[in-house]
Amino acid sequence: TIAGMKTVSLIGAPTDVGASVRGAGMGPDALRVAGLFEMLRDHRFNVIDHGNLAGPPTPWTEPKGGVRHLEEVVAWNRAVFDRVAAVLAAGQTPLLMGGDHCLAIGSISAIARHCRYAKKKLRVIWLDAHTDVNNETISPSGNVHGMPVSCLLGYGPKPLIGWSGQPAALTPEDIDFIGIRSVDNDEKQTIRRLGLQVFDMRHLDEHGMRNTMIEVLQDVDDDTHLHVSFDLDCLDPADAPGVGTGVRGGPTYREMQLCMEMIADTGRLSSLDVVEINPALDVRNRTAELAVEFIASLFGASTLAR
Ligand code: 6HN
Ligand code: MN
Ligand code: MN
Ligand code: MN
Repeated sequence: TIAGMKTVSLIGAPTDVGASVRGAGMGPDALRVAGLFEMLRDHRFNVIDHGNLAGPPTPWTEPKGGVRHLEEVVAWNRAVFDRVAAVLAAGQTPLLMGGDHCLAIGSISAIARHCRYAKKKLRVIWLDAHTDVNNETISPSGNVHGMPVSCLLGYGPKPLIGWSGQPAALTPEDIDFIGIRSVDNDEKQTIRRLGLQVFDMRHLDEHGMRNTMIEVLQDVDDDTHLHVSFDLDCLDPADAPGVGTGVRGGPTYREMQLCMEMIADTGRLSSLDVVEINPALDVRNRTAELAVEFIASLFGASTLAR
């Protein structure tokens, strides 16, 4: 290890408990095989791979009370919460390797609690084709990977809210969504009611990634803890086929690189979720390899950086 260097802690959460398509549980190993550890080390970070967390198998039962697998979702998120909290307490940068997107509940709840104690301003960038702002009363699927944002805003199933020590881990102003192109009907009302900042594909088409990111990053300052929740289905399925809920019409490879580089330029990236990679649907690990390229850019590896 290099003294004074940022330490990135890889945390594997091998589960598809929040989804209804099987396979996202193989995401952590796909990222390892794609060379995530070595890439970060080559960019001169200290890297620790904590291995995979343990949790219950996915039961594949029907939703009860509008939620599928609630008990198991709670167990996995508890494991994620505890490990992310420990990594932050050790002064390290947590990189959660999912797993499906329900795991952002545990991850971001731990980060929000840390930020309150550390007196940091938390800002979350949600890179996704979906807004994930369903809850048990409006979700068309009952899948918790479509509900993490609601849970973090304090509107989800009871056992999944309040983990940060506050009624809500986030307020609507704390989160910006980029790449959105699939929103369920009742989610639209929630977005309007809460005034969520959704930079959808139409916005990217009209304003471009550069102007969009300038807007998203305008209030990031020295006291900001910037968290990125990166759902690989944000990308176009033509580039990233290994996802369970792909939607065509995503940002191009270059647009996404610019997004990552502009986040890196703030110097405030302090934690990261990489979720929804489904190796069972992928083509020769292409999606995990793409993820590693984008993570490199997020951590500051632009073309001319030394
Ligand atoms: N994801 N809106 C759909 C649902 O079932 O709630 C899809 C959610 C996808 C969630 O990709 O993280
Ligand atoms: Mn998602
Ligand atoms: Mn998604
Ligand atoms: Mn904003």
